[in-house]
Amino acid sequence: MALTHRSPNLLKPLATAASLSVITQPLRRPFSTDDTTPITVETSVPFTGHKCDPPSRTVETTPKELMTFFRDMATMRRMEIAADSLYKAKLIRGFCHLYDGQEAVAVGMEAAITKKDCIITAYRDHCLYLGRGGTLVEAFSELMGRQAGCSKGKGGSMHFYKKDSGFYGGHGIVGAQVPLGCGLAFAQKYSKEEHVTFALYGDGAANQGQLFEALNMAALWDLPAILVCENNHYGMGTAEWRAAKSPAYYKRGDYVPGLKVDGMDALAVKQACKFAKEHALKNGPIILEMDTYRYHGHSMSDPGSTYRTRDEITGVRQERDPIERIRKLVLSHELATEKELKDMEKEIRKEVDEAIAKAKESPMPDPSELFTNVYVKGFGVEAFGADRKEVRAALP
Ligand SMILES: Cc1ncc(C[n+]2csc(CCOP(=O)(O)OP(=O)(O)O)c2C)c(N)n1
Ligand SMILES: [Mg+2]
Repeated sequence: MALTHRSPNLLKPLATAASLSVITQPLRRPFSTDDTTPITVETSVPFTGHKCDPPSRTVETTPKELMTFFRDMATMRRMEIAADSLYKAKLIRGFCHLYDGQEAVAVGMEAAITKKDCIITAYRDHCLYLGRGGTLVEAFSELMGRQAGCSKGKGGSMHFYKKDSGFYGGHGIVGAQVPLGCGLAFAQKYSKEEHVTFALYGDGAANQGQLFEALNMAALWDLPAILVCENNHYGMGTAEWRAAKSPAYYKRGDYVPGLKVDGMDALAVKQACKFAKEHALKNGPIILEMDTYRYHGHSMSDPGSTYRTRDEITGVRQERDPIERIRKLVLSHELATEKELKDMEKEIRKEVDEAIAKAKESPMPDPSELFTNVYVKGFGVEAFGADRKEVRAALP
C-alpha cells in the first residue's frame, strides 16, 4: 500500500509548554476549581479560512475551564477504553465505534454553545452524548442493551439520544445525519430561535452527495447550520487520499465559507465554534474542518493497524494528544500538580467502574417493548400529507 501519500501534517508538533500561553493575572495556589481568573492562550496552529477571515489565535480561558476540559476528556477516554473491554467480554454486542483521540472536538464545541443549540452526529456518538450532559450509567446501560440506557436499551452504541439537551443522535447511515441537521436548523430559523445546529460527519462521509444537496438548501435559506467535518483522516479502513480528490474539506462547500481547525486542541475548537455560531446566526451555513485522529480502529472488528502504521498512531499520541495538551497547560499554570491530576484520573476510573456495575444491574428491555416506536403501516397513529396519502404510521 502506498503509505507515502499519507498527509505529512498528521504529526505536526504541539507548541512547547512555555509558548502555550500568557497569564494575564497571577493565579493563587491552591486555586479553587471555580476560579474564573482569565487566562489567554494561543492556539497550537493558526486557523485557515475559506471565504471568511479566520478568528484570532488568542483564546480566553479560565482555570475552571481548563480543569473541566481535563476531567471531561479523561472521563470520555476512560469510558471508551472500558467499552473496548466490555466488547471483548461480549457484554456489548453489535456495532461499536470508539471516539478516543477525538475528545477535544466534543468538549471544545460544548464550551462555545448552549444546550438549546442542537448537535447531530454519526455512529461515533458516545462521547458527544456525555458532552451533552448524559451520564455514564445511561451510556453503559445503552451499550449493554439495558432498560436504563438513554434509548431504553434499544438503540445500542450507534443510537444515543438526549433530546432534552439538544442531542439528536447517533446515526448509522453515513452522511444521513447532515440533511437531518439542516432540518433542525430550518426549524430553529422558522421558530425565530437564536440557536444553531452542529451537524457532524467524517472525512469519508464528506464525499456523499446528500451532504451537498443539504448544504445547497441551507445556503439558499441562510439556515443556522454548522457542518463539522471530523477529519480523522480515515474512513472504514480507507485513507482520505484514496477517497477524496480534494481533502481540503473546509473548502468543499465552494460558495459556503469554511474554517480549518486543529481538532486536537480543545481551545481552538472552542474559538472556532464560537465564531461559527455567530457567523451562522447572521449569514447562514459554514463548514468547520476539525483535523483530528482516532486511536482505535474504525469499529471493533478493525484492528486499525493494517492501513496505517503503528508509528503514526504512537506519533500522534505523543505529539498531539488532546488530553496531554491540556495537562501541559494545567501544569505550566500551576493549576494542579502532576499528582493531583493522576489522583483525578484514578477517581474517574472508579466512577467508570461504578457506572458499569450499576448498568449491569439494569434489566434487558421487556419483550413487550419489541414493537414500541417502530413504524408499522396501518397501525397506531397515522399522519397524512396534503394529498391525503399516508406519510407514516407509528404505534403509540
Ligand atoms: C450509506 C452508507 N455507506 C456505507 C456505510 C458503511 N460505513 C460505515 S462507516 C464508513 C466510513 C465512514 O468514515 P468517516 O465518514 O470518515 O467517519 P469515521 O468512521 O472516520 O468517524 C462506512 C463506509 C454506511 N454505514 N452507510
Ligand atoms: Mg474518518
